[in-house]
Amino acid sequence: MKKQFARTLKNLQIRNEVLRKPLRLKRQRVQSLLKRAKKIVCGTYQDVIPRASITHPGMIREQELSHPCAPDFLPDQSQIGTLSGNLRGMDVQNEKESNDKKSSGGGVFSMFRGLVGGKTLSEADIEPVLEKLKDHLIGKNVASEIATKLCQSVGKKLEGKVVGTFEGVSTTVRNTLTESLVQLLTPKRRLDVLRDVVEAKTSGRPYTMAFCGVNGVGKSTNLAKISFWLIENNFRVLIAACDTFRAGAVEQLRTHMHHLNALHPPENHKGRTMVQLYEQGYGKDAAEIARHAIEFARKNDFDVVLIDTAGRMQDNEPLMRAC
Ligand SMILES: Nc1nc2c(ncn2[C@@H]2O[C@H](COP(=O)(O)OP(=O)(O)OP(=O)(O)O)[C@@H](O)[C@H]2O)c(=O)[nH]1
Ligand SMILES: [Mg+2]
Repeated sequence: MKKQFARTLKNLQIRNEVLRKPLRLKRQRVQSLLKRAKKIVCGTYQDVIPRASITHPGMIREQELSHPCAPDFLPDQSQIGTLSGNLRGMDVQNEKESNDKKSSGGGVFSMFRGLVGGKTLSEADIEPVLEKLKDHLIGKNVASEIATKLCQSVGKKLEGKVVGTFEGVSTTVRNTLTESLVQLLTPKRRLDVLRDVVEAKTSGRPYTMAFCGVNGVGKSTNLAKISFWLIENNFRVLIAACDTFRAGAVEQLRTHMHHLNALHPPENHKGRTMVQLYEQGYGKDAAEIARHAIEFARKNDFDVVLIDTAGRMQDNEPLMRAC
């Protein structure tokens, strides 16, 4: 009986030891975490950890409302003052070298392998190849009207051209396609946003720019980037939240506004808030909001109105017209 009791006691001691080990480990981990937390509160990590990660989310919201600059955003001073100036030129880079390298490969140009070198290209030679090119472009989501126009333009330029070798054909077609694309995408009038903004300002109206495109293509992000560039050039920007459809679209713009104001605080601009958001929530008529925003900008001395819109396909004419 005594022996049995002693054995049970020993077993119990061993089990306790095993049980105590992880407990001890857990305690050590908790202590180390507490130490780290203490350091964070004391400010040791404040420079490297964004403040949002150590602040209660509810507090951020409150502070946001009372201050135009988001407290969770630490502006990178090196970015400021680097973007003043003019738009870069629109010269098309000469990619002949890389084109020549690629011309022997597959892809869209492999369909021109069917054309025989060393002869003058006729309509009959080109037509089937252009049909294939058109199908390829449509398959890549190019609107069918654009694809047809592009192929027509390539066809016209190719007709009557004399090609030497087989490789020469694909290079010729590639160059012709590039030429046609550049022609199609080159604006009919000179594009100089800064000059246009100044012109609009002198005639007492804000310069307006709408961002349209397919969902997720980067409209709102690029709107924020262009806002930054305009502020760098000392223009006041009003962002019109006309994407009243996608959840979070307005909040996304509000965050951009906070960050932009943190980078360019009013004290650096004679007390003027450089960017503001004009919003009327969700589900409203976007065109109406844009109209009110422009009116608001005119009355409140904003130089530029940037209109964010909900994503839409470029070939959806009614939706494109709506924006
Ligand atoms: N790498 C990279 N990502 C980008 C760029 N522009 C936008 N994005 C990312 O693409 C995603 C969508 O960007 P948004 O600006 O919200 O696109 P949007 O066109 O406004 O989208 P919708 O409002 O939903 O139609 C985001 O995750 C962006 O961070 C860019 O120039 N480069
Ligand atoms: Mg957007």
